[in-house]
Amino acid sequence: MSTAPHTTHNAPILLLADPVMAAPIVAAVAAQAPGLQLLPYSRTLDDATLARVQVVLGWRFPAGLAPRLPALRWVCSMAAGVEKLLAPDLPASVLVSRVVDPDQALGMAQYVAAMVLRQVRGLDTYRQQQQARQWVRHPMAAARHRVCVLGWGAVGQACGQALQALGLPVQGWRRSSGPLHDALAQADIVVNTLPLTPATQGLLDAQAWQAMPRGGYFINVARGGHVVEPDLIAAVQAGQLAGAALDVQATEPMPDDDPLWQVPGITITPHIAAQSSPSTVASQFVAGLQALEAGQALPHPVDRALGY
Ligand code: OXD
Repeated sequence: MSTAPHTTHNAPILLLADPVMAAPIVAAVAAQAPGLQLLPYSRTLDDATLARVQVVLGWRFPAGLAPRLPALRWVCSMAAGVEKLLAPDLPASVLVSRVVDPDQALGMAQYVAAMVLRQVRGLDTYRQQQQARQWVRHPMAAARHRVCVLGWGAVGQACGQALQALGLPVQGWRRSSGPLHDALAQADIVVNTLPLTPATQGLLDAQAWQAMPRGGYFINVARGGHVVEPDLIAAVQAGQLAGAALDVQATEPMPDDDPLWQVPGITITPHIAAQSSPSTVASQFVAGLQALEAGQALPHPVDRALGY
């Protein structure tokens, strides 16, 4: 595509990049479609400019922005999880779709496998031993820990396949599979890849940790909102869980005084498990725009009632 599609009439395409960097996305779209110009959002944009926006490419809506976009037709999510774009004040007529980067699922699977192996092979212990110059072997058979992957979409399945290939028995769980606590009771390690919806918000609470066998481990690559964080901290401090690896937290970026920073056994990473590549975002966005302009179905549509 070398020119702006006709029905957008050179209307600005609003880029809501935060929390990822805008420049690589702007450059990737310009490289693939030189006629398209993305307008990175800033709080100083005036109402006349916003009133011309028909298309948003983004991660999350700043509060109160949706009603200032009366011409909006399509929201394309750069993130796999779309909950922060499904603003309550987004009109029902606006189409929502998302980018699906196969490499993102692979990146998630690599992160999850790294965290699982680090835990089950006791690598933190050997790191501490090295710091103390202790050459001590602990008996350890090959790991056969039972893993339950919550959410069995593209990301959940990629994680499950990677762990199975490493010899760990994996059970995928989705809401239609049966009671969550029955699945948790069979799991030494729980990996969360669920979409965040009203039905899954706060799903992982004190009762959930209690349902797991004592000494289990939790890995979250989905959203902090699934977890009742004070309950998780209490479960780790009580030894009900051996620990957790959290790539996502309820408040991002985490403030200095977030209690999660301080809990021995909890590993924090700053939402880096996987990110869609700018070139994939650009090519899928441009293809989506062409479909929109041609009146065709958008690739990877989001069911707004389901929230994914
Ligand atoms: C996503 C994410 O939803 O990176 O894509 O968290």
